[in-house]
Amino acid sequence: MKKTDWYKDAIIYQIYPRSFCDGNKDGLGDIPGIISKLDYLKELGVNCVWLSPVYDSPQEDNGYDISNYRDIYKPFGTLDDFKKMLSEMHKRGIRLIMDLVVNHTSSEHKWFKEAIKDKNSPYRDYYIIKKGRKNGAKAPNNWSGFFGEKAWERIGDSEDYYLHLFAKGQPDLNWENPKVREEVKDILRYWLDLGVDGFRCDVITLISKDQRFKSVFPTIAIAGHQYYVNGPRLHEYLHELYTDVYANYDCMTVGETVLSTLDQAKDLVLPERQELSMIFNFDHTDTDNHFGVKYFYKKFDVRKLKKVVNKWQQGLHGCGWNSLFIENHDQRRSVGRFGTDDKELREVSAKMLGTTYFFLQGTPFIYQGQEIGMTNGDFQSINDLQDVEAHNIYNLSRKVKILKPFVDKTLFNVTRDNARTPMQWDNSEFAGFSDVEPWLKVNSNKDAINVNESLKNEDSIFHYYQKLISFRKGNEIIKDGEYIDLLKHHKHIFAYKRKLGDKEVVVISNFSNKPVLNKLVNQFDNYEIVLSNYKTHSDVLKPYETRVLINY
Ligand code: ISL
Repeated sequence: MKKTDWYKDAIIYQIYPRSFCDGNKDGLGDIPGIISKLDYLKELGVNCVWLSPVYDSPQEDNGYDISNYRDIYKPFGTLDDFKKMLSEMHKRGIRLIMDLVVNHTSSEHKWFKEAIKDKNSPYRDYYIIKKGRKNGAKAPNNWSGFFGEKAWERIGDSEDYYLHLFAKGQPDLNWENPKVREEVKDILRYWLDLGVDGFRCDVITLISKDQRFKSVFPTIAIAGHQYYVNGPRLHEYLHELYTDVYANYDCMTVGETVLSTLDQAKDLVLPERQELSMIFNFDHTDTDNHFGVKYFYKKFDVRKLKKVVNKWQQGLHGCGWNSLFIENHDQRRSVGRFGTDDKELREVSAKMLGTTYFFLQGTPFIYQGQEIGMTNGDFQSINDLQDVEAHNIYNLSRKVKILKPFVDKTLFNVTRDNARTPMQWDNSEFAGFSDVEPWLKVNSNKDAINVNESLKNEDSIFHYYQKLISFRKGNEIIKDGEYIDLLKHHKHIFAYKRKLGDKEVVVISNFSNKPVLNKLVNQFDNYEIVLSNYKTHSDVLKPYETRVLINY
């Protein structure tokens, strides 16, 4: 087996299974639904799919809480359906990467059930279980989790607590225990032997905890993270997975590097360290909030975005591989975000954003619906939301009054459910996603924004994405060229050059809803415009105009 860098030429489409396509018409997306849409993905031009979790799960966090790593959640289909999907993907030249969620399991996993039932069970040490302070009256320390809750849950009325950095139903695994690591390796081999092409590794930077389990002061959002983000044995664990498993397959891994700095991330992807193939970092999605907390909204400024992009593009160039994304299942929709407009100027906005990130160095990811410019959900009440995070934060803000104004103001705009509304295939009652009421409200703009319309209209965002993909495929300048920021300080224009030898690709994007004049535009008069979201061009950049130019 020869290991290759195929992932550097991949264009990855993320499928969130419960919202993509409902094959058996029960209101929930499923694997047969995905199979029925593979020709659509082929037409778009992507050559890899990242599938959010389809494993058996009580679905407290929509599958990011796994109760059986070797089987499929029944309402999504069977293992045979999965095998069929994989083979149909491969037939079409589309690879598949699975979501690997091994920082935690579900509390319904048999390991956890055994662990809490019996203090002497060998599974007790699969989890992080500690005696509480004051004979169990207080949690072992003051850490809090990602979903607005304390990170420890008491086990019955015993003195012991288990750690859960996410929901209560997501107990953290104890990676210090070699048996846990062997279990993870077996799971990896199981799916790789079935033919999957790699893994998107959920919150992988959290797996190693500082064993002192110290409290932190003062406690701010996600208290304690300094003791488990990029923890002491993270690199050792990842290298172990690499040598024992990944080295034997032509597979790739992309690590979700929550809260990692550039230097920390570099160590994860430096090829000679043999840890991960690429990283997924979030600095750019934090450009419109304070302290990395999305509820503390901050007005977007493209200068901040340029700074972050420049830092990661230059920082990783020649060191390790990056991923490129503007949406995923945890983020609100990109159109209407990053200073753009999701109403009258939605189409030009979506094309401009797509262009700006697509030609950076790294592997582009497209989140389902992004390619037709789907917008945030139209939620009116907390009862419209399904996400455990939204409900936890909402409940917390009813108890901690200081949070209430922030949450009330931002919840509907930032909730993860914005990205999870059913995929809009056509203008029928449930948008062609299902024939019955789906698990989450369909966006009322489905008559105007749907796949059918996009396929009919040759100027649609979908057809524009096809062009982005085909221009990128096989283009060595975009793959390997250096990144040069052309206008660091301009408050509306994001312009950069990718350069390899004397060949250049230049991208100029106007992040403003107003026309903008700048002499930079004339500097490239002798370059050819190969892609743009407007048909005519002058010295003035039109609202949200984008241009891609080449000199070869
Ligand atoms: O969604 C977030 C904030 O709203 C992030 O902080 C998110 O929790 C973080 O990026 C980790 O996400 C991943 O692991 C979670 C799961 O809920 C997410 O869907 C997943 O992408 C726990 O498994």
